Amino acid sequence: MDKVIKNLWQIYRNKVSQVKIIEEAIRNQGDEWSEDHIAFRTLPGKYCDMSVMQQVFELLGYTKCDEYVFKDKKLNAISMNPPVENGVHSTKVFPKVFISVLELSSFSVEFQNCLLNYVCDVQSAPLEKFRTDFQNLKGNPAKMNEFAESITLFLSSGAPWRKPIFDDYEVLRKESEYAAWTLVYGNTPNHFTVSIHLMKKFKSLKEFNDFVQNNLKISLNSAGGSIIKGTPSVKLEQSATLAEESLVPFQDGYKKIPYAFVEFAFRHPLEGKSHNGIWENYYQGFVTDNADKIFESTNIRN
Ligand code: OOG
Ligand code: NI
Repeated sequence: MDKVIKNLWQIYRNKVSQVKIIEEAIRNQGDEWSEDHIAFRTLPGKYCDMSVMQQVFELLGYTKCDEYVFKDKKLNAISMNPPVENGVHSTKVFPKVFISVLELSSFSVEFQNCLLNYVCDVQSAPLEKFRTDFQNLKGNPAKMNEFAESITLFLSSGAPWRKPIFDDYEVLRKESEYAAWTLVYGNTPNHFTVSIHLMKKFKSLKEFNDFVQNNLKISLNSAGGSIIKGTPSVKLEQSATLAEESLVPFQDGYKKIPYAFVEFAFRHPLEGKSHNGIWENYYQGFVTDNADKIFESTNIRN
């Protein structure tokens, strides 16, 4: 598990230059980059949807926690909690996972046909192989690295369907920025989230956001009219950078498309608990209204 998250982190860090800048700045302030969660997006299809991703994380010891519905964006999502050791999460704990999927039925016929034309390419998922490999590990722990590599490969494999035509990307984007992003990037984390409430230097999310904008000159997502999504009363405040672009090969040439971003989360302690860094003391769920705006970090900007 540790190895899979570390591998994914390295891939993300190498591809998204703002990650290194933020990580280094946090370290220079005497704090540590501590991950709250990572997020994946999926398109509907028996062999590629949210349930496939969920089963991969279940194999790694994660358990499904909550379900979320995004009516306007036509998305469903789940959160998964990391494995616990000896019944409790330590302060240093694996990130939670947020996985979403597009709800196809309420989109236009043109949109649905366009999308189905790609996802139909996926005729199998490697779940059986992963399960067998996992069983075999019990007799051969030396194979652990190999197993972690193949899970990493899957979780960073990108789109499991053929390269899109740019016009198709635009057909999807007219109705859903999420669908267009996922058509292009497929299986790969779209963000890692840093826990700001565990930092010594920054006492509020506002303080951290100001630092990122003023000192690092990195722009933040202002969807919904505010940089900070959420309030102390919902126990979770979040902000996010605007996704960095990546050069994407379409069937008809290369285009720059927003790829991945960094999110910042400030979790508040639960009723009657103190702010002492212990995982169980904080609200560990997600907030639909906040998440709704975080999704927009990868929107095309005009
Ligand atoms: C997920 C957006 C939601 C959160 O922390 O609420 C989210 C995504 O952009 O795929 O990450
Ligand atoms: Ni997030």
